[in-house]
Amino acid sequence: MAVDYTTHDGVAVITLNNPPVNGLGLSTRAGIVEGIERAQNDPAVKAIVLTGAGKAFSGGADITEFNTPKATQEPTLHTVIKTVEGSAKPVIAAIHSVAMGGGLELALGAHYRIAAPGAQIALPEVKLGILPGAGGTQRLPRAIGLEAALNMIVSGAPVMSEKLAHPGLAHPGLADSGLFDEVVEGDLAEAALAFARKVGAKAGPHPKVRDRKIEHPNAAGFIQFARNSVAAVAKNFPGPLKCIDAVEAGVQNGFDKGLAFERDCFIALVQTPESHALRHAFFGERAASKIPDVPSDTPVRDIKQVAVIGAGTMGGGIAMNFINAGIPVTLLETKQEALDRGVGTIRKNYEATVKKGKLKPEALEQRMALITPTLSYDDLKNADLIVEAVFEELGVKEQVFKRLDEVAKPGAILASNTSTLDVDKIAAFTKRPQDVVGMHFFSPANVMKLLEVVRGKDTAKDVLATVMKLAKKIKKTAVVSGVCDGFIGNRMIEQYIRQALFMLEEGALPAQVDKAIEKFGFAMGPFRMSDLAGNDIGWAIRKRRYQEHPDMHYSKIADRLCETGRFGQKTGGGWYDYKAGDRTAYPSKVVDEMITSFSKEANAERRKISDEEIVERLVFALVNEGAKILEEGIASKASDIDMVYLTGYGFPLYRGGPMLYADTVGLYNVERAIRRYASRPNGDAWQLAPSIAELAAKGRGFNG
Ligand code: 3H9
Repeated sequence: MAVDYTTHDGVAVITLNNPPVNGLGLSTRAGIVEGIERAQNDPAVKAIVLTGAGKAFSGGADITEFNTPKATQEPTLHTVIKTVEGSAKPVIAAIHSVAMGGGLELALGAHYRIAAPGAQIALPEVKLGILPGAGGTQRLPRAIGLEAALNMIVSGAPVMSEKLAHPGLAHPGLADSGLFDEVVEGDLAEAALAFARKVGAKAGPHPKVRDRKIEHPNAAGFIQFARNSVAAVAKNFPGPLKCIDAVEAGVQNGFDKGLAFERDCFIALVQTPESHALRHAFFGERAASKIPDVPSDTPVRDIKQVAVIGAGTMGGGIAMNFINAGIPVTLLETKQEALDRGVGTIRKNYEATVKKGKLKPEALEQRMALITPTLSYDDLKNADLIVEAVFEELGVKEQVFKRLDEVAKPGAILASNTSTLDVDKIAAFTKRPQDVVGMHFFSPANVMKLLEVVRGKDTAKDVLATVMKLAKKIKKTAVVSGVCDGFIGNRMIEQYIRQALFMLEEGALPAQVDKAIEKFGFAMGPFRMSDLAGNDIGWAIRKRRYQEHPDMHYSKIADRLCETGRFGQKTGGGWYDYKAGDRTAYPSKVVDEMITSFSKEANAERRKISDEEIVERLVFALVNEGAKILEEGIASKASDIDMVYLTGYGFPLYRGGPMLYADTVGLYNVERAIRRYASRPNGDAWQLAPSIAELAAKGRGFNG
C-alpha cells in the first residue's frame, strides 16, 4: 500500500508510504484521493492530516513515470490537488524532512500547513529541465510572495522550513512568507492532530492558497528583471525562462489561466532532450554509487582519520576534501620546505574562500587545525585511509606502497591517486592487495566533482563500499572503473585528442577545432585545454605510449609543437599565443604555419573540414572507446561513463554525456559515421566497437 489511512479521535490521517521518498506515482496519487473521499464520507471525521512516512513528506512526482502512460493516468497530480483543495473538511499538510516538487505542490493545495524545523522545501523541477507542473508556479507566489517564490522556482534550491513560516510565529521566516501556519519543535504528528482538531472545530470554508492575491508594487518590472538575469545564465536550458513565463501568466491573467499555461509548458518541457539529459544525470549519479556485485548492505570500515602523501597541488586539494567534511588529515611530505608550501597553499585557498564570503574566518582556523603536517611515515600508523598523491611513476609508487605496507595499521585502506598506472601492480607492492584501491581525483581536487574509484582485481568489497560512502560524504560523484590504461576518462580522452590532432594534419587549425566543439557545448576545446594543462604532460604520456604501442598510429604534430618549447600558458605560448597576465588564447600565426608545413611534409592534402565533422570525430571517438570500455567491463553501465564526462571533462550537461548523446543521435547513425571515417586518411584510428553495430542492428541504444 502506497498510502496508509488511520483515524484518531475525529481526525483522519493520510500517510504517504511509498519508500524511499514518497514519490507521487500513480498508486500514491490514487491512495490520496481515496483517503480524502473516505474522510468526506465519515461523519466522525472533522479534519484531515496529510503526511509522509519515513524520510520525506514527499520528494515530488515520480520521475520514473515521466513520458510513460502512468504519468497522465487519472488521478493525475492535478486531480489529487484539486481533490485536496476542494475537500469540505480542512486538510492540514504536516511536513517533515523533505517537501519537494509535486510534494510541495500537494501541500500548497492543503488548507493549512505545519512543518518541523529543518525540513527542506523546494521546487527543484528546473534542475530536471522542467518547471513545476502541478500549480507550483501559481500557488507559491500567492503563498510566499512573488520575489521569494520566483527565486525558489528558478533556482530550484531548497529553503529550510523555519524560514518559510508566517511572520509573528516563533520562527518568523521570510518577511512576507505565509507558507507555514506553524513550525513545530516537538512531536509533529501530535501537533498536527492538535492543529487539525482546532481548525476542524471551525466552520468552513477553509482558506485556499489559490484565492490569495499576488501583491507586488511593480510585478512587471520585477519579472522583466528576473528574465534578464536568467536569460544570461540559462543559455542552453529552456526550463528557467519558462518558469518565469508561467509565473507571469498567473500574475497577468489570474490563477486558472496561469495554471493552464503552466501545464502546457510542463508537457512541452518534459519531452525536450535537455530534460531527458538532466533526468539521465539525476539517475546516473545515484546509479553510479551502486556496484553490481557489492550489495548495499556491505559493511563499511570506519574512516575517522585520513593521511595524504604528497602536499603538492593534488595532495593539498585532496586533503581539503576531507578537512571540509570534518575529517582530520595527516599530510606527509619528504622535505620541510615542500610541506610548509603545501600547508601554506591550503591556507591561501581557504583565505580566498573567506574573502568571497563563503567561509567564516573562524571556520578557516577550525579547518587548518584539522591538518597535522609531518615528515615521518610513522605518523601514518593511526590513519584509516591513506591516499597517495606522489609523482606518477611506478618506481616512485613502489617505494611509497612498500613503506605504507610497513607502517599502516591492519585494515587501513591504501589508495593511489594514479591517473594511468596499473593499480594491480601497485597493490602487488604490498602484502595486502585487498586493501588497495585507486582514488583518482581530478584537478583542482578540492573543486572537481569527479572521483574515479579504481577497482583492482583483489580490492575487497568492503573497501569499495567504504570509499563509495566516503565519496558521498566529501560530496564527490564517484564512479567505479576497472583497471586499464587511463581508466574510463583518460582512456577515452586519448582517442578524442588523437582525432583532434589528425584533423590539424588534414586541414583544420586549433581555433576552428576548439570553436566547433565549444559551440557543441564543451567547456573548453582540446587545444585550449591542452595549453592550460601543459602540452608537456601529453608529450610525456605519448612518449610512453610510443614505446608501449609501437604499432599504434599517432599524429606527431603535437610533438613538433613541444619540440619548440611551446608548452602552453605557462610558457607564454602553446597552440595559441598568450600575453602576460592574460589567459585569452590568441590564434598563433607561427603555429598555424607550422601546422600547414607539417601537413606538407607528411604529404597530407589539406582540405576544408566542416564543424560537423569536427564534432562527430571528437564525440564519436569518445563514444567508440566508451563502447569498448563497456564491452570489457571496465565500466559497468553506460551512465557511469556519462557521469565521468559530465563531472570531470566538461561535457555539456544538457546533452547528458557521450553515451546518451550517441543514443540521441541513434547508434545506426553513429556506426555509419564511424565506418565512413574509417575509410578515409588516418582511418586506421577507427576500429568500430562491435557492440555499437550489435545494438544498432537491434535498434537499441547504450541506455536501452
Ligand atoms: C515533479 O515533482 C513534477 C511536478 O511539478 C509536476 C508533475 C505533474 N521520483 O537522492 P537519494 C529516488 S518532478 C522518483 O539518494 P536522499 C532516487 O532515484 C520531481 N525517484 O536520497 C533514489 O533511488 P535509488 C521534483 C526518486 O535522501 C532514492 O529515491 N522532485 C525521486 O539523498 C533515494 O534518493 C525532485 O526533483 C523522485 N521524485 O535525497 C526531487 N526522488 O535508491 C528529487 C528520489 O533507486 N530528489 N528518488 O537510487 C531529491 O532531490 C532527493 O532524492 C531527495 C532525497 C532530497 C528527495
